[in-house]
Formats: sequence, C-alpha cells, structure tokens
Amino acid sequence: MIARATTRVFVAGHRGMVGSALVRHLQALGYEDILTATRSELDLTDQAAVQAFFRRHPIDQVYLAAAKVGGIHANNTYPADFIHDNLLIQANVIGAAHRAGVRKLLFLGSSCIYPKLAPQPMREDALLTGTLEATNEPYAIAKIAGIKLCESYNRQHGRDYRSVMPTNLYGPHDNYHPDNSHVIPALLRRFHEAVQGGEPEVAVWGSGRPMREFLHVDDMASACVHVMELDEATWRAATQPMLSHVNVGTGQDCTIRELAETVARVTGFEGRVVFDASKPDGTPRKLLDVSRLRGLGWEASIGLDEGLRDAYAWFRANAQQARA
Ligand code: GFB
Repeated sequence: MIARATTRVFVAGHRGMVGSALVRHLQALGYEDILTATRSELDLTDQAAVQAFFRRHPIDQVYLAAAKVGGIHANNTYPADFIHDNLLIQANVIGAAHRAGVRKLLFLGSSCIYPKLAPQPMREDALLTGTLEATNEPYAIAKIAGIKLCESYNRQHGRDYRSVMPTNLYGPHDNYHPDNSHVIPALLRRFHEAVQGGEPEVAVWGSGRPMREFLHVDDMASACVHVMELDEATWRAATQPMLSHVNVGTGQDCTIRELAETVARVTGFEGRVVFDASKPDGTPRKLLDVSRLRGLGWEASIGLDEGLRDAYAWFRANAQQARA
C-alpha cells in the first residue's frame, strides 16, 4: 500500500492541462505533500536550476507532465522549439531525479511516437517499426527519447521510471489558441464564436476523413496515478521485455467530420460545416491498443459527448483567461 498522505510528489508542469488535472486528482486521492514550481520559480530547460531544485527538495515520486505541446499547425511551424525544449526538459528532469535518488518517475509521452502507418489499433511494440508522421516528427523523436531515457536509467541504474503514451487529450485548462491548439479546443472556440456572431459557416481543417481517438484529461490523470501506484512486480510483468511504456486511451475513435458534428451539437451551431483542404490532415488514423492497460486494471470512463460538454463549459466560464 502506498502511504499517500506522506508521499512527496513533484508534479512538473502543474499549470498545464495534464499537470493541473493530476494535482486535482492526487489531492482527491489523499496525497497531501504535492510539490509544484511555476516557470518563473524553476526553468525546466535550465539544467543547473533543475539539479539544484532536486537537491533542495527530497522527492519520492515525479510526474513529468511538463512539455511544449501543440496541434498539427504548431508542430509543423515550430519544429525546432518542439524538439529542443522537450529534449531539454526531459533530460534535465529525468537526469536530476536520478542524481537525487528519486526512485519513481512517470514520463508522459504521446501516441505520435508510433509510425504513421502502424497497424491499427497501435500496440506498444509498434514503437520504432516504421517512418513517423512528418508534421510532428521532431516532437515525436523527443518523446521517443524520453521513453528511452527512462528505459536506460532502469537498465543501467535499476530505477523504476515508467512511461505512459496518451492518445489525443482535451479538457479544462487546454490551450484554446485559434491556430496553435489541438483540434478539440480549436473547434469548440470556432463553433462558439460562429454561434455568437451568427455566422452561417464554419471551416474545419483538412478533409474531415482522418480518424482520432480522444481522451478527457481527468481520465488521463486517473490513468497516470493508477500506473504510478502499481507495484513493481506487476508493472514489470506487464511491460516485459521492454520494461517500457503503456498506452492510455479509450479504444474508440471517430472521423474529424464526426467530431465536428458533435462539437456543432454541443455548441448549438446549426449552420454549415466546410472542409479546408489547404490544411494538412496529418496521420490518417491514430487509435491505440489499450489492452495492456486494461490488463492492469484501468479503463476510461468519460465518453466523448460528456467530455466535450465539460470542456465547453470550462471554455465558456474561462473564455477571457483561456490561453490563446
Ligand atoms: O488535434 P490535431 O492538431 O492533432 O489535429 P494531430 C487532428 C486532426 O484534426 C487533423 C484536423 O487531421 C487536423 O487537420 N483539424 C480540423 C484541426 N480542424 C482543425 C483545427 O482547427 N485545428 C487543429 N489543430 N486541427 C498532433 C501532433 O497531431 O497531436 C502532436 O501534431 C501531438 O505532436 C498531438 O501528438 C496529440 O493528432 O494531427
């Protein structure tokens, strides 16, 4: 049993969508000693600062939810930032955790680590079996490096650093930037503004045919803690022979056209939806095989309709502050 009240947990990235959901979930479970640091208090790309932070604070567990993230356009436009910042953050936090003797760490990756044309649904062992999707290759390479860093510290130093690969996430505290965000916040915003402005038409990027799987961030937070709390023998048995990572998703996907129709329903938009073929589609399909995590006793519980209503309610309540 984990002594939740006395376990000191560091959540890196606690102001982001996943990090803030993790803090809420950990608190609800009775974790009382949660350490966080804002960007002005700790720059995670600064190796010396990160090492000093870990020397100052004894830590039992790290959730590495800090990352530079964005949708298809942001990944395609700022590839240097995506690979550079993520490599630094990961190397600094994972390396400093090891130097400070932290035994347990959970690294958050992304389903874009798998090959563009991997067999669907994608199993964990599809990693490094083919060419990556071009629009987010630099980000994916950084995330693959993060998995391999954890794996290597486990192999060389006997650490217990685990990785989770979430499918496309959404929910409260998402980034609602009109261009740089992921598809769900972008469409919630665009359809909302069309309703407000009485516009007859909304444009959705690409062909509408790509398929995506979406997971509410509260489900993601619950999966992260579930994986962190698994005892080492159970985790090792499930992740042999790679001692590596586990997929986190719902096991269900839909087309972007279907998503747009659901967002129209949720936002009350009754006009026309058109598709802008000048924008990229990205990977044709990205559905995770979630049987490994199911076998470890976790399943998603928030459906897309319910989750979209929750995200939309948050956006409406926070439209002024929503990062944009
Ligand atoms: O969410 P999204 O940017 O993520 O795009 P990816 C998903 C699909 O939605 C693509 C379409 O086919 C987009 O063309 N789409 C339609 C839109 N309208 C919009 C819109 O207004 N905004 C956006 N953003 N998309 C990202 C990766 O890829 O997924 C990251 O670039 C990361 O590295 C993340 O892995 C989870 O699934 O295409």
